[in-house]
Amino acid sequence: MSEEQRQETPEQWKRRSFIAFGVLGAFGAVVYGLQRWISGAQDVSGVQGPLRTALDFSDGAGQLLKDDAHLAPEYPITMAAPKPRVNGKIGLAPTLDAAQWRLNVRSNGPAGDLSLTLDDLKALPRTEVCFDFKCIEGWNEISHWGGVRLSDLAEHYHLGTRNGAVPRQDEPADRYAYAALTTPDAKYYVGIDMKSAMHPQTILCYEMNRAPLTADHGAPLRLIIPTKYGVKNLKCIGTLAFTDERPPDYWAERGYGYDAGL
Ligand SMILES: Nc1nc2c(c(=O)[nH]1)N[C@H]1C(S)=C(S)[C@@H](COP(=O)(O)O)O[C@H]1N2
Ligand SMILES: [Mo]
Repeated sequence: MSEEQRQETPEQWKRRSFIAFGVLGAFGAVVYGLQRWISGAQDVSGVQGPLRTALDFSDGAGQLLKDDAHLAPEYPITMAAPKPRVNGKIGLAPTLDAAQWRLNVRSNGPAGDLSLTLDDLKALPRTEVCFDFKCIEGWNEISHWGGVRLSDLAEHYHLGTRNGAVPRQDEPADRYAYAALTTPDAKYYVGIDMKSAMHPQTILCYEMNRAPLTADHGAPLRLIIPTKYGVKNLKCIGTLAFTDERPPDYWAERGYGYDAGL
């Protein structure tokens, strides 16, 4: 083939550039349309509608794929951080007097409302868990906690069911759908699905590294829930309630997925 033969005629060139600009234009229109669509509707947390739909879809798919009964891996306590990182101080009450403090429980069942002291909680079986604590901000740390299983508390006081029966993992029908926890000032709050709340590694925690929990880490009592991200591990519990309505959740209201499961 000679050089001349390889060159395009002006007609061929015109045709080519016409197609190229057409494709570019169509592509631009699609991108513009998508951008308009995505930035259109926003949900309460300011997340754009279609992105929220995608997030909710992946949250739902995650819920279906994982079973909330799986155990989080545990580690020897020698691997636990001696001084675990402190993160998030919303609703903490550093000057709170542990002797005055009460865990206010709204059972919404025959047990009625309870006001429990730390000693009431310490009288129940003590459980320890040493696991890899994971924060959505991208850090993780092996840490060691002690307290009472939420399921042991529920069993002892007949909490978490509408009819006052002891909640059982294999019989979810009578159970309320959620546990709701808030700080004493209600500034930080989380909702936990009951299967995760009654999980054997979920504890109401009053000890870290076998010493009393410090104020930064949520004294006198915090939630430790190894099957969920740090956001759900509410520090400084003031109230605990059982309910069928999905409880408000601090970070879910700010655009994070509600489940925050691992
Ligand atoms: N009351 C309260 N609890 C909270 C938070 C908070 O801001 N306030 N932050 C959460 C987040 S995002 C994380 S990662 C963990 C951190 O727990 P730590 O400080 O014991 O490491 O606490 C959780 N519980
Ligand atoms: Mo976090």
